[in-house]
Amino acid sequence: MMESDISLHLPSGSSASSGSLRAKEARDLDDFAQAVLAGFAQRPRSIPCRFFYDARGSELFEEITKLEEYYPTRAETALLEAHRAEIAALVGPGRILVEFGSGSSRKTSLLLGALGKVPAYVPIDIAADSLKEAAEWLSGQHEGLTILPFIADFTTTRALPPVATRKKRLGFFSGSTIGNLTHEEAASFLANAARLLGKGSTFLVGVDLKKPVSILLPAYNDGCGVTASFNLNLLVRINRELGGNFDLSRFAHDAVWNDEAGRVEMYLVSLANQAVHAVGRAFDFSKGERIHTENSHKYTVAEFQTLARASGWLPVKAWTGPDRLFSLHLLRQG
Ligand code: AVI
Repeated sequence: MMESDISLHLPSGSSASSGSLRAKEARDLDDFAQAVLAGFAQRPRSIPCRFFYDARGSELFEEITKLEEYYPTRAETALLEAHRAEIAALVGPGRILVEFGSGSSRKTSLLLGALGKVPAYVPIDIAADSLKEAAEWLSGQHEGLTILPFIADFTTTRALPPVATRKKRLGFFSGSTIGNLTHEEAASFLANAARLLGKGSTFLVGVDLKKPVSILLPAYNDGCGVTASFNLNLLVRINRELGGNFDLSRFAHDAVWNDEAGRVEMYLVSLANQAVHAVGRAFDFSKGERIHTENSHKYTVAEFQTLARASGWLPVKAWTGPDRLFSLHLLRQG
């Protein structure tokens, strides 16, 4: 890999000193503890899916993307490969590429290759480590690329680093991560992205399509049990970080299709009546009780375009491929 000096940018008002990074770790731990306490106080109990991605969870997700049953990563990459030249032509030259999240280096690389010379690439992610890793890999792939990694929560951040505002921007949000948000959250994310990317911007969004349950469910309940380990890793994380004593053999992974809500839902199911300690409290779980851990919404092309229009974007074009497994949407600001 080529030597690179990629310094991380933080929202104005914050600093990247080791003291402030330690303070951030303490805030993250507190955030996790608060979320578990709040989620366990509800019925059904829940844990927000953003906590899947500790180091082990990120590794397991990487493994999921390579599974035979998990089609989204392959299908989206194939769409990008097939249509990148047309996408680049529709977007036009000279745009700063702003990526929401940094976990999709291969897809980003395909897009960067098609766009030609971009003034800068700005990946936004809350996880400094994955941001740095992805930025280093991409700088090895694209010589001379200016990378401005930005540590921020892309669902809420209000401003880009000033250098990223000098030229028009193309946003990129891949992997159907938008499906992990509720419809209200997705609408508010799209509206915030419209403000952040600014007038005249374009936005490329990857969205998983509705399809038969016989294809959907195995993608979230694979034969090798990788998704089960990914889901159960939440309990491993509670045990390690929040002083929990969950017995992993007494919980099981489950994934169901909720037709009314148009989403796959993941749960951890208690296999016995049991008492568990975590965050200094005791929690009783009854046999069969479910902890809700993730929603993965699926959209038809028309449903997603309606959501985009309601959030300040105009659909330019959508690509779905002959298998209709996944969709790529190009949007522009009205
Ligand atoms: C990251 N996200 C889009 C994945 C999905 O398909 O909803 C997370 C995932 N959960 C289970 N498998 C993959």
